[in-house]
Amino acid sequence: MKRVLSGIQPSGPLHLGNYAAAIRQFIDMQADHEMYIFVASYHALTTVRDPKVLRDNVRQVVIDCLAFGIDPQRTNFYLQQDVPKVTELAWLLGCMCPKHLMDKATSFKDKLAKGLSASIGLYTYPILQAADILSVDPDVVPVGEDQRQHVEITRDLAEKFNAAYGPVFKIPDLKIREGSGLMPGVDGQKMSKSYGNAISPFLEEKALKKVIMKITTDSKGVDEAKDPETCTVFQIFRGLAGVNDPRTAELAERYRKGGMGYGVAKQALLELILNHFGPARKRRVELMNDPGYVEQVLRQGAAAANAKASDVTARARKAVGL
Ligand code: AQP
Repeated sequence: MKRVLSGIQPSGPLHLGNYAAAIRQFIDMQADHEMYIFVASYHALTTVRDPKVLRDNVRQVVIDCLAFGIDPQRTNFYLQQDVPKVTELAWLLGCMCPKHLMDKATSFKDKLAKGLSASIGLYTYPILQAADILSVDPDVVPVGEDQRQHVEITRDLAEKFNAAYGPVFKIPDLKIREGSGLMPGVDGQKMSKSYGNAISPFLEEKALKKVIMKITTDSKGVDEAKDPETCTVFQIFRGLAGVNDPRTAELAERYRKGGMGYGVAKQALLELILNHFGPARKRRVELMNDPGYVEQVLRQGAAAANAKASDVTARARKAVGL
């Protein structure tokens, strides 16, 4: 059985982009893969400075993931902070990492452009991410398009390490869900937890409607024909429903024909979200009321991840001469 690893940052409530590109892949893969999914709490320190906010975000992301359908019977689900060996592994990998590999990371540049502070943690975050990945010897790393470069950096670093010290790390494959590009947020930029443009499917219905109605569109009138490909509402709808879903084709047709205002398309998106996430929204309320269960899930996941990380780190330490 192939082993899978991926992570999610607790930098804010999970959104439709996280779900459509990443979490849905994890749920599909649970049936026939050995799964390791973690909440990247060390990574979130690069953007979250308030301890209470960090704790709340971690708790919320854990509950959201379980509500979406990450099944602890099939997935080792854990917090990064409960597997401290990854920080040791990050140091060993960092000592092999040429500076130019970090200089070319586009996510760092994007975050600076958005006004985040250029901390060393943010700059070297792909090294810690490489350690997270390599710590469980996975075969496959499923991620969204924006994480492609980071997984490539992981492969690169592991290859450099192996070339210097022998075959310590397994080189994992990258997996991007077919047809899932980057999902735009309400302002048309990449939907992101920390950019204030995200749509969380767990918002109260009224608040959800308010966010959806804020999605930016052009000013075409009801009767005019519209291009779905350039419309953020349509792109979000397609990202969630799926490229080959008949509802996507039907909505595209209504755009092209004219006679449908953007308000109607937004209402269709609201209904799609409420339908798709109905069971998850119910499950989330149950999970919020069962902290004991959530803690036990995380403990069990961390035990499995620690066992793997200890083996891999011992291999790496021995190889470098420690
Ligand atoms: N807009 C998006 N479209 C498609 N996939 C996305 N992902 C994130 N945003 C989009 C994918 O979701 C997974 C979890 O992401 P992450 O939490 O590890 O970090 P991220 O990519 O940095 O996500 P955000 O929401 O943009 O968070 P912040 O604001 O903290 O940077 C990943 O597989 C990612 O590809």
